[in-house]
Amino acid sequence: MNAILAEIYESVLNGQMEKTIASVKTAVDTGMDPETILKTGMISAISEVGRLYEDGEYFVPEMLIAARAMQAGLGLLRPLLVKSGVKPTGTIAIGTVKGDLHDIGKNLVAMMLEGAGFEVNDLGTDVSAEQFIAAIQDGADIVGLSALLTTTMPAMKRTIQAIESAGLRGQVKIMIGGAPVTAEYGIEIGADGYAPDASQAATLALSLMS
Ligand code: B1M
Repeated sequence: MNAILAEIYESVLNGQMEKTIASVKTAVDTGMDPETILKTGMISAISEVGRLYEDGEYFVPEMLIAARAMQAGLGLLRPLLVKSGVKPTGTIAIGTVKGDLHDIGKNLVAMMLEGAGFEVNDLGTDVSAEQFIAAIQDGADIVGLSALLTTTMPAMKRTIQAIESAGLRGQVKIMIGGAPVTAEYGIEIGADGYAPDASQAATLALSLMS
């Protein structure tokens, strides 16, 4: 790993927000590919944070400040990941399901969808089935459900069931994703598609529109 990527990695790992901002800025200014900054510098660091948490070396506060540093770095990458002036491809309402507060991955997916020309209605985290239903009634072509906890995956199923009960299932495509989620789970709960990462989420959304 080169020096600046190592600096980004370390600063996310240690939850140093200002240092993350400065080092991401340096990397961007030197013309480094934003995807390399994201994957090698930041995503690998936040994954290591998860491993340290599992091993009992990090606790929730450390996870929280690492996430804050990562979000700050992502803010700088955003204009590079989101192309402007693309003709709208469709509207997507995206959110992290009820009970789940993780939003880094969902935000990344939202950015890639914007880059693919979607109008994105970001509903945030801890989103209820009723909020997703309201977004469909507002004209969303696709609903995107994100979950990072095994305990909140069932909220995906409940959301799809609620959309069906509201009589809206026929007018919307539903895609799902998040670290514990699988393609098989998507089939089981009646989603139209699953994507393992943000760039494949954009490809999936485009194919759901066609
Ligand atoms: Co939490 N957390 N966390 N956490 N956290 C995990 C998920 C965990 C795996 C850590 C661990 O034990 N190793 C574990 C879950 C275990 C499980 O369920 N099996 C866990 C836990 C246990 C918890 C708490 C319960 C801890 C506690 O309080 N005791 C608690 C729950 C709070 C709640 O939600 N109710 C909690 C809290 C938090 C923080 C708030 C401190 C913070 C989140 C801050 C934030 O998001 N603003 C946090 C963090 C940072 C993590 C880890 C370390 C990192 C998550 C992340 O941002 N990854 C995580 C460990 C890990 O993932 N290795 C962990 C980077 C991100 C780019 O990847 O989100 O997977 P990801 O998104 C990817 C893909 O999954 C996909 O594309 C994204 C980009 O490529 N994707 C989609 C995501 N959504 C998609 C939607 C799509 C398509 C693709 O279509 C719609």
